[in-house]
Amino acid sequence: MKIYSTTDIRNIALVGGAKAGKTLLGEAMAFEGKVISRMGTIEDKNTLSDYREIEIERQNSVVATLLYSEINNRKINIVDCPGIPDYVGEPTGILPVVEAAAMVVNATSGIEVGTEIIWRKIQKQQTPAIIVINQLDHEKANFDDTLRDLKESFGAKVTVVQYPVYNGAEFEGVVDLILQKYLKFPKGGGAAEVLDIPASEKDKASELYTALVETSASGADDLMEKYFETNDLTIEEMRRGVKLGLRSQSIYPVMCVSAKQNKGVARLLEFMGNNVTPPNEGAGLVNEKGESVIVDQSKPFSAFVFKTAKEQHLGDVAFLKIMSGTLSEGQDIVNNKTGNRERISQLMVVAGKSRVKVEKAEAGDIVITMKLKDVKVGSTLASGGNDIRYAETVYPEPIFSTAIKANNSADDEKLGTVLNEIHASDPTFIVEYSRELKQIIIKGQGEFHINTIKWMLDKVYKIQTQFFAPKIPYRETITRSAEATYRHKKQSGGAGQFGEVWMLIEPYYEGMPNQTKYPVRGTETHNLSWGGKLVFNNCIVGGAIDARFMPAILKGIMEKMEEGPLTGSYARDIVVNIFDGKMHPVDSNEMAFKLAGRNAFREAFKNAGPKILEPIYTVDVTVPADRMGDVMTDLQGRRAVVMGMSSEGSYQIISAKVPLAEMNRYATTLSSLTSGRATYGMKFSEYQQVPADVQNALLKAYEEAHKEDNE
Ligand SMILES: Nc1nc2c(ncn2[C@@H]2O[C@H](COP(=O)(O)OP(=O)(O)OP(=O)(O)O)[C@@H](O)[C@H]2O)c(=O)[nH]1
Ligand SMILES: [Mg+2]
Repeated sequence: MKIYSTTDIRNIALVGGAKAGKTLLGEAMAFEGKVISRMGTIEDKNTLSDYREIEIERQNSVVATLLYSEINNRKINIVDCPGIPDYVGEPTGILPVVEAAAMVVNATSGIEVGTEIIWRKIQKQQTPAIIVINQLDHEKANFDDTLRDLKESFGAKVTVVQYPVYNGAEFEGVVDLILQKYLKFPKGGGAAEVLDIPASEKDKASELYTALVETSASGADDLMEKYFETNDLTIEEMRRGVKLGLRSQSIYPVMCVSAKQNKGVARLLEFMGNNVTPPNEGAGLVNEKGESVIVDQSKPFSAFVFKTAKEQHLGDVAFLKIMSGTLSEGQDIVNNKTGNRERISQLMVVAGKSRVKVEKAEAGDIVITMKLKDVKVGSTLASGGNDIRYAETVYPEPIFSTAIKANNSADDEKLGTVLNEIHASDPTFIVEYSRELKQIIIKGQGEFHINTIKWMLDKVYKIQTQFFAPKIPYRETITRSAEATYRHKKQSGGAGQFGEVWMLIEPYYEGMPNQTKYPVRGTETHNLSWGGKLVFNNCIVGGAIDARFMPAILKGIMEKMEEGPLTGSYARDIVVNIFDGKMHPVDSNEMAFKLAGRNAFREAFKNAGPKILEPIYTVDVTVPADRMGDVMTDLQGRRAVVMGMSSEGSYQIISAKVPLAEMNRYATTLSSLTSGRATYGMKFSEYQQVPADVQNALLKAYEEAHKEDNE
């Protein structure tokens, strides 16, 4: 395998809506670069990219796959990303390490949900983008409609570089405005014939050429000046304008292909090789200090781990983008995240399931290595003494969660290990064990994402599992003050037990003065691990209770706070004043005071206007303007309080506070309300009292559940 220098490498992500044909296009690109001698197909389940069991069964991509091709002695690294919106974590991790995205659009269906979602990501990441209209061979393909759709949604920077020409129903060729040629595809494949633009196409070609010249002028200041003066550019100037405009995102060139018939793919590769920015001139990455770092061959070695995977026969694989210097087999490196020193055992370039060993790779290249310990997505590897650390990619917050349990409790431990393993290679999949709820909660990008995980547990790891609605972490508190006394007394046979506690409890709020009708002699403030506070005041006068029993009383109260009197949820934000009590010279001990403290607290709590609190989340929904009404109505049905609205292009962003209890399966509902065109994020905001009807329902449910327990 040849070693490519930085300037001969191009890194491109294939992104777009589901089933646009990205995987097949990647296959055709690898074929054109002679990486494979025969193209696989989706239906024959033998593509380079969709080789995982789940991808073969479902016939769609689930994981981003690295491929490569070659054109004119340049290596084109291609990352084929899945298009299903629930797998958005994959392109999210890839876009930062490529210098361009090829957004593949299906000419039979135009802009789809996935197209819009990925386009917004491309804009946010400021990745240069080429638009590739695919499936032009299809009987339902419509280039003009698709183009109009693209311009309407993504603006005037969308500019035709090629348009298709048909011979009857056959996709026969493309007029290429950069080459000023007609590329005619022979029946049955093979290199395109390069012909002059036919007379019948002259008018259309010239009209589109004028538009191309105009947009390409915005690629550089001198071109813009010349264009203003003369209203024209030379063909060389136009080409320079396209190249620079692609880089600065002032032009989104439109290219035409049929991946299936391998038409236009060789020219697309050539266009990419000529126009996509080499890594050393791209945006690079940002380091942990927020400074941008450009790919640089002359600096000591460093690389960013943008993906990890567990692969059959290879074990733990790390995907590296080499950011500086050279990486060679046998080289010693440091993982700057952990400080671990390791040796690179093997380096490989990959085209999906096919892998080739390489001795070394240069800055800008993308390679894999195996068997490194504790290397995670986001780690920086570097040569000793080079302490650079690249900032980790920010992945979208999870929006769908469920509790999961192994059907067979013997699988519990294995399930935990496997879920963590899946998280390691998919940062958008989150696993948490909630001690409070006594549930394993898994979170992801939607119900489909979570069902994919279930599929893997069933089929790959052979663990049968079930999903449950996650419990809601309610809290309990009080709304007014109340007093209670409790005497714990036991005299049966030998040593007795005696303790009596008088207490006043009050609602705690931030900044309140610490004084009550009983003078406070000693105070302790506890920040509760589940949020909120307990202030414990000793107001005992005249030694009614020995100071040595105070910790036991506090312990009893804490026990009750951990299992609140109303529904067994954690209690919070309470001031407890112990103002009197009684001791027995012989029978008083810590146990007796703990029980007295606990029971006095329970009694007082019940009389202090107890309330259940529920977690409230801030939910931001990004919704196409025409679906606002439906989404609003649905939110209102979820007890949402709308905090504000703003707009972003043709989208509205609704910001609302919504109780977590109302958000179960929201991802699924939102998707069906908007045909998948809306997205949302949610973040914990605060605890608030539940309305009276909800409180009554919760109390009733708790009673019912306990009745069953007692039966
Ligand atoms: N007619 C025609 N069909 C195509 C073309 N490209 C892809 N297809 C078909 O479209 C379907 C989807 O192709 P894929 O390559 O799996 O699409 P994808 O974009 O990778 O899909 P995801 O990975 O699910 O996002 C398959 O049935 C392909 O055979 C094309 O150029 N013409
Ligand atoms: Mg695919």
